[in-house]
Amino acid sequence: MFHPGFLKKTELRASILALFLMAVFCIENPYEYRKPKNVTVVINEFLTSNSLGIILDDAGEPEDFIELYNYGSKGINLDGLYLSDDSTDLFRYKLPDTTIPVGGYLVIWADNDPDQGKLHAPFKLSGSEGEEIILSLLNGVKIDRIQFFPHSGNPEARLPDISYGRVSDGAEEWGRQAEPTPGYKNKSHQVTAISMQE
Ligand SMILES: [Ca+2]
Ligand SMILES: [Ca+2]
Repeated sequence: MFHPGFLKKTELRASILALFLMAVFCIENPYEYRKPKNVTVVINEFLTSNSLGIILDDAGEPEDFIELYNYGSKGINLDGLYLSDDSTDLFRYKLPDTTIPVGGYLVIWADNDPDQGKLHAPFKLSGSEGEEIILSLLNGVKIDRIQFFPHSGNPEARLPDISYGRVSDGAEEWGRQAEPTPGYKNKSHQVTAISMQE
């Protein structure tokens, strides 16, 4: 016997299933979003507003820096990787054709002084406004991204002359660092008890 109601229900279920599958494949495109497992480099630490000059670049200038870290078990060549502070322009700075050894670092000066050498990016980090740092591949796949807030108001804000970094090298968790460590092991922030003098 013909049951138009039953057919409609079946069609409806089939349509819902088709829409669901389409949505899954559109949102989770494995080729567009999959992070390559062999690109074992992360943004590990950065400093904005280097106002006291406790860290100087190779031109003797107090500058912002971005530290990269290789957490993998093989050296990683950076050719084809880019850094940017602008999600609408991922390719502002092409990393040099150099290799970070296992457990090694590379410090990029975010000083907008590209004429000072290959390790000088053509942008600065704005601690007063807050922004983001993005590490990506030439095809636009984002390898790592850290967003930071303006100096004032927010408890997670960056402070002048205090770097922000992964609590230990390559770890997921970030925090203010006890001191800037460009090119060497991060020192996570430790709260020091203040003894009250009578
Ligand atoms: Ca400089
Ligand atoms: Ca460091």
